Amino acid sequence: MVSLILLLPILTILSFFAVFPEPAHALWPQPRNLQTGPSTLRLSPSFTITVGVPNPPADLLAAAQRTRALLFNDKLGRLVLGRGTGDLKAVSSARVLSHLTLKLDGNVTTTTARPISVEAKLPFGQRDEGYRLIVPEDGSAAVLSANSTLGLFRGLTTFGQLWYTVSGTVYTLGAPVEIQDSPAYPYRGFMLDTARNYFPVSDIERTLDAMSWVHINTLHWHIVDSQSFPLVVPGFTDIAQKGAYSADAVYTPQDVANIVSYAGARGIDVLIEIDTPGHTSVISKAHPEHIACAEAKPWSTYANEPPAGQLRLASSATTNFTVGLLSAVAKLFPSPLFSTGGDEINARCYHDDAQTQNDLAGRSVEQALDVFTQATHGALKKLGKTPVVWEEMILNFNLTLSNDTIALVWISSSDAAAVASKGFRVIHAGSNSFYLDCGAGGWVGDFPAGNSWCEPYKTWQNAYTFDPLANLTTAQAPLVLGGQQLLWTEQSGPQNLDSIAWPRAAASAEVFWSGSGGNVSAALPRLHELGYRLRQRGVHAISLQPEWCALRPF
Ligand code: CP6
Repeated sequence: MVSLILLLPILTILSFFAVFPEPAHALWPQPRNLQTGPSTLRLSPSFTITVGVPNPPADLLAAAQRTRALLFNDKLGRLVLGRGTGDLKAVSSARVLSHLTLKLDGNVTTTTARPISVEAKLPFGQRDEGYRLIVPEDGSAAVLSANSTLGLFRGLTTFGQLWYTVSGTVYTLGAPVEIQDSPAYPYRGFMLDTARNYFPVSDIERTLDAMSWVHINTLHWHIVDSQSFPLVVPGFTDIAQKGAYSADAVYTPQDVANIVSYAGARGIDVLIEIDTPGHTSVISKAHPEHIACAEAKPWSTYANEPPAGQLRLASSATTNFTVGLLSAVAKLFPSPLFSTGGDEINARCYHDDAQTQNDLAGRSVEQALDVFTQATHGALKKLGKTPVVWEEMILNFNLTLSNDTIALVWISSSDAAAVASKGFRVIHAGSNSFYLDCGAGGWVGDFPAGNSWCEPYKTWQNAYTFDPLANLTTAQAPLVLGGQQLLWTEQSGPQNLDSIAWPRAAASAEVFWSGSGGNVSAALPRLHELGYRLRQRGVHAISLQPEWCALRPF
């Protein structure tokens, strides 16, 4: 008791003189468990990372090298909030850290570690993204350990955010650092639409880098849509030949392989979507026989945006064609998931299409959609894929879907409860929280006009305050796999990719890694730092504040 009474004033005095009263770290997403101490560590210019893993896979070795390079590249200096000139005085006495060791837990001495890219594609239940990171106060070797190389990769990206640079020297604040981390949700995505506007492979790769730095683990690639078909599909090359914006604006199988491999090495799975039966007008250029109402007028009667056109779902020839197309695409993508889309099906199109009326032979569109979907999903299942669909496939129709089907909920987040009550799993992709672009926000003639839909603008705060479990029972909660922000590109392109996505898309990354309930004001300084870091690393994230704010003494 006596000693406590003596200790308290001493601690108070100590903390008064502490040079860094601010939280020492600006990690994004926030680790689930983080403990820091009072010391400053300096990173040795000869700092090394040892991958202490048996037969280390090449992608892990490369990730360690990239991490090391970033530590000396970031040069955030004083731009980081709360890291004012006071920091400069303190660091001269800092101890030096010269080593980080990576270790796999458990008995792995006799096994060969799996590449990150393999572990990133395991089914959700088998994927292990957790890690532990210890950076001791005395500068003796830091240790990063995990059960998997995927977990080691997540830990490396966190380690890469612990550091900042003052006058050419790299420091971390708040050693000793102890982190025990693992995601709240297994699916944390980013959707990119490359059909409304084409994005070069290098833009996609830069986006994958940014995603990996905030632990996003899935690129949902909405690769084709009614306006263009940039994917060159073996056996179906005529579709891209006639349907891409130009011969250059395509993704060849080699481009796909490069993107899949680039993503995999960064712990990211590529979930490909071929939207069916709607959003397929462009296929009519090569295969007019398979598309209904491509020429019907006015387009606005037959689709939410031009050009109208949907697969003739009641035709067995079209069903076979679609099964062939989806199977060929599925073989290009090693993901355990495959999305067949299924959003915004226009009933009037099928009603007014004479051939579809003939093909229906008295059946309802719903019955034909059921046959069509069982054919496509059945073929994908044989290729080992779990189907992903937009929510309408579950909520608007009574279809026979396998119960492992995953629904993308976009119309209203409250639809998650309806999907879950039918026993299906949910990925949040809500238009009210997570849309980065204005989307098809008001078309006049053939041109996007007013933006009324995206007023108010979907701020990062809007995404950040999303509650994934709202309206769900405790029993339904495990059906929520996670969520994502989405970049539809009716009103965006490669010119503004970075600025429309970053740092905003990091908001959902934290919600689905750290769990919901984060405080916007507390998160803001960390998001500023992430923005500075992204820019330093070549991603043109926008400013969220005047630079003056970062220079402000605290
Ligand atoms: N394209 C596709 C779109 C949209 C959807 N699917 C969309 C709808 C409404 C808004 C934004 C985008 N452009 N294929 C809906 C999932 Cl506001």
